[in-house]
Amino acid sequence: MTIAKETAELLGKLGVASDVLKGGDLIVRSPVTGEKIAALKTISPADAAKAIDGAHKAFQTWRLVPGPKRGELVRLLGEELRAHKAELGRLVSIEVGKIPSEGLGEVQEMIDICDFAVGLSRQLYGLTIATERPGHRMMETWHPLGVVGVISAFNFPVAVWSWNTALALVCGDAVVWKPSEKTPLTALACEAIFARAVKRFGTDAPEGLLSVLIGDRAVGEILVDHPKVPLVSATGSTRMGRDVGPRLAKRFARAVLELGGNNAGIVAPSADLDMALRAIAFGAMGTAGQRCTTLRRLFVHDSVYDQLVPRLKKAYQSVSVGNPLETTSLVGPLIDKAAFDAMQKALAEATAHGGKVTGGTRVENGHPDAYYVHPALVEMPKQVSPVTEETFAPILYVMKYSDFDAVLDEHNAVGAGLSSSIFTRDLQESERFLGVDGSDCGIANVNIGTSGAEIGGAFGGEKETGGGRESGSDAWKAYMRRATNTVNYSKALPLAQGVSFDI
Ligand code: UN1
Repeated sequence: MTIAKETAELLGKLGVASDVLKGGDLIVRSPVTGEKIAALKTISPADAAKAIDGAHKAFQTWRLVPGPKRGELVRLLGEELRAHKAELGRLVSIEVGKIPSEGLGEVQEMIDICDFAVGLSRQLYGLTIATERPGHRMMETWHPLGVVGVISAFNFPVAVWSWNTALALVCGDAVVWKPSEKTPLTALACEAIFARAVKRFGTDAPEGLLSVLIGDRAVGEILVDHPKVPLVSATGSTRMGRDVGPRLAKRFARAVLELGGNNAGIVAPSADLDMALRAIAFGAMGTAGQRCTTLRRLFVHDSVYDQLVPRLKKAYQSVSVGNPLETTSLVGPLIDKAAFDAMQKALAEATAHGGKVTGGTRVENGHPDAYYVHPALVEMPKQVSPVTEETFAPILYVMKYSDFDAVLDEHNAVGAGLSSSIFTRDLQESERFLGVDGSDCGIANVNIGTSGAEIGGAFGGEKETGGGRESGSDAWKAYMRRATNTVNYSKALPLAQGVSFDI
């Protein structure tokens, strides 16, 4: 069966009509073979604006539904995802090229955030705060915010949507989603899965609670500029964030930005090298280096460099690269030619700066439009460009260090600040790394890699990563508005700060 045919079948099982896949001008390709799998119609600017207005209407009703009841819809969404995990996971593999366990893992991440959000739907609480005025009560209340715009990237085409959507729904918001143009089919699948949950939930869910806008950058701009969208959660490149952030700021809308990462690991003298090796391999080569959290820079202490790096190189030389739908390879394709070209450019620049490259070459598989590569390990004499930039491909730059303070400085000396890790059994080093003058990233780990975070923690990073937090912990607060309420139940009117104003 061709991939196009399998895609149509999978989408059909999920409830997406096959005629949607034809006749449009947005050509969707599977990176697995490079073949065309759909030609979708894109939404017009006028229809996109209409969808946002519709979402605003839906919000006005949805916000009145009690939180725990809203949680019930997300519980049903989680059930539907459980029931369709195999199909959706496979579709992620087709559209993004992820190996099966990662395609399924992405859907599991969606199920997990639904479970989290269901619990949260009964815990959207504020504080009661001591007041200086007698006979008064001061408290804060969290109210639904409005329409949440979600702009997602190709590499986690559905999980990141679900982080935002599960929280937004229990928080009483409606969602308008602009998926990546590279991965619109998994978005249509999610839309259909969500529609099933809505149907089971019944009439208390207004129409327009979720809209999917298939289109290009211009459609994204409509979402970013629309006055009825008080929050946009955008995942993508730092370049995209530099455009989206100021546009939102201009109209005082909120931004949750999850942008580039240039994640590093440190292997200290006391590290368990077997453990480090496995973690580094998954962090750097997994998902073909196309996670925001991918390990891109590695600092190895000179006392263990010669024990670790040759083993690492061996792992790079032997890792299986190939078709994720037909083989048990650990590394699938890059998303497209542009990703391959960017990788080659970075490797050429690294070589010019004295880097010694292992791997990095193309793996031919009989499909000229599919881009498979051997992951690249590059031993660098020091941290210069291109090490300081994120290249969204499997390149791991390896550097030696000898001094712990100096390596912490090097670690933090890049624009991005998403994820980081240290491999050490030395308590002082590990605490320093996690402490105030340690890693400056939003995620800092000890003895695990940079990628593969669980949904229970807040996900996001500092500096050029954009500062947003999604997923667990108290990330939900971005999806609600906070009101401070003071109630006077006394018979007097004392003013705060001792002010008197007697008329
Ligand atoms: C992303 O790459 O945008 O921590 C998200 C991880 C995954 C999420 C990655 N749970 O690697």
